[in-house]
Amino acid sequence: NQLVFATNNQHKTEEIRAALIGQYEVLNLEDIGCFTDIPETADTFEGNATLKSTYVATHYKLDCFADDSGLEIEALNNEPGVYSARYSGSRDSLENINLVLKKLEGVENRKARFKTVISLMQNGENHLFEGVINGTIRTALSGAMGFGYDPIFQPDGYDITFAEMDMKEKNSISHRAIALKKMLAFLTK
Ligand code: ITT
Repeated sequence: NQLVFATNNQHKTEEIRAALIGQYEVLNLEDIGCFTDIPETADTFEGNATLKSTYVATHYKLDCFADDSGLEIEALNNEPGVYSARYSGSRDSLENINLVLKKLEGVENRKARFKTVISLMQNGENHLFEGVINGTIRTALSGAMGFGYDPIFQPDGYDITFAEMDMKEKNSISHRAIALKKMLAFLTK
C-alpha cells in the first residue's frame, strides 16, 4: 500500500512515516521526482493544502495528500498561522522562534494552538481533515527534537515542549497525528 505525500518538509515526512509504519509506504515529492516549490498562495490552511495536493494530482496523475499546518497564537491575532514557515521572512526556525518570543515579550496570554489541515485528492475529489492541539508558548526554548516551533510549544496537560518529546510521544497527541487519524479512518471505511 502506497500513499503519496505532497511535501518537501523532511520532518513532516518522518512523522507521517512513523505514524503509518506497517500500514502504508509513504512517498514524498522527492520520491516521485517532483522538485518544484509548489506555490502556496492561499490564505487558509485548507486552501494551501488543496493547492499542494491538486498540483500533484494534476501534473503526476496520482492520488495524494498534502498537509498545511502552522501555529496560531491568540495574543498575536492567530499569527503566524499560514505564514508559519516564513514568519521572519526566512525559513530558519530559530529566526522564526525568536520573532515570536520577541512579539510575546511581556505578554501574559501565552495561549496558542497548532493546526494541520490535510487535503486528500482521491479520484478527483478533495477530502479535508483537520487536527488541532492547544497549548502555551514558553518564554524560552527547550528541547532539541522535532522541528519548527516545537521548542517553544507546550501542549496542555504536559510540562514539556514538543521538542522534548520523541516522535512517538509527539505522534500520540499532535495536530498532524489527529488529522492523519481522520484520513486513515476515511481510507479504511
Ligand atoms: P510543505 O509545504 O512542503 O509540506 P512546509 O514546511 O512549507 O512544507 P507548511 O507550509 O505547512 O510546510 O508550513 C508549516 C510550518 O509551520 C513549518 O515550516 C513549521 O515552521 C510550522 N509547523 C508545522 N507543523 C509543526 C510541528 O509539528 N511542529 C513545529 N512546527 C510546525
